[in-house]
Amino acid sequence: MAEHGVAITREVSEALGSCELTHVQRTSLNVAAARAQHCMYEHALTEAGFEVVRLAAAPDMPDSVFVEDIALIFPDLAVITRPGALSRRIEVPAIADALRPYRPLQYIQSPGTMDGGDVLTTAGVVFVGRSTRTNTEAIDELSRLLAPHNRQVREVDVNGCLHLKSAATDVADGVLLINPRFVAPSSFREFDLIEVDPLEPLAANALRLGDALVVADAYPRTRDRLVKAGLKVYSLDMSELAKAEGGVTCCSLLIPTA
Ligand code: CIR
Repeated sequence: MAEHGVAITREVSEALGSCELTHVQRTSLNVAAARAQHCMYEHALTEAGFEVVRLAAAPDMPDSVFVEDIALIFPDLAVITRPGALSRRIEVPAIADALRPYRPLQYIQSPGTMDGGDVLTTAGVVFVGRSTRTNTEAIDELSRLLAPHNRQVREVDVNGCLHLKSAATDVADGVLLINPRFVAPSSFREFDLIEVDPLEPLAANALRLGDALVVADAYPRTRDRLVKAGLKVYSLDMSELAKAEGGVTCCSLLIPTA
């Protein structure tokens, strides 16, 4: 195991162009370019001290690269989701198999639906976005699963974007990057908040890797705000994956070394 742990990733499917889309217009998508960007993303994970374990995809899994949606990793268990999009449930078995060596598994059950992109885990609270993908039944079930592990689940409404983590991510201890038009800042009273630049509504998705952040290079104004806040920030070209409504958090499942 590398210094900081294992990062599960999954190949970009040749069918990426047929992915699910909710708030993004379908435009022509170059799978080779998406794969090249994904390789650079994996390289950033390796540089940050993670051992990358890349799973294979298949032509019937257009969204397979977005592994974050299929599981939630906690120190003492992993929760396998029941993705909100029917087309994505086929992605579940291989992710469960990949995680089984590292954590005991629990499952979100029907009628619950949940995408991992809706789950923002902070030191104190697990925030879960109620969205087109994640319903109240799944949020209640997650509360039950996490209660024995002393983790409090708090539901928040998400509007105008796909997932909670399109609207808010943690960028440092006690600090969130948010778009207040997608999620109410009052949900996060105990945090310091950095707002995205209003010209960059989709910039709130940042991946925390140790003491550094990875962001998409499409949002330079928001990046400046993060740098001014004293954070170490690396930018990646994620433009082809963004056409599939994906961001930087959704392409990995991080299993930190204990
Ligand atoms: C979907 O709609 O499910 C994919 N096209 C994009 C998923 C992105 N996942 C994420 O941000 N956690």
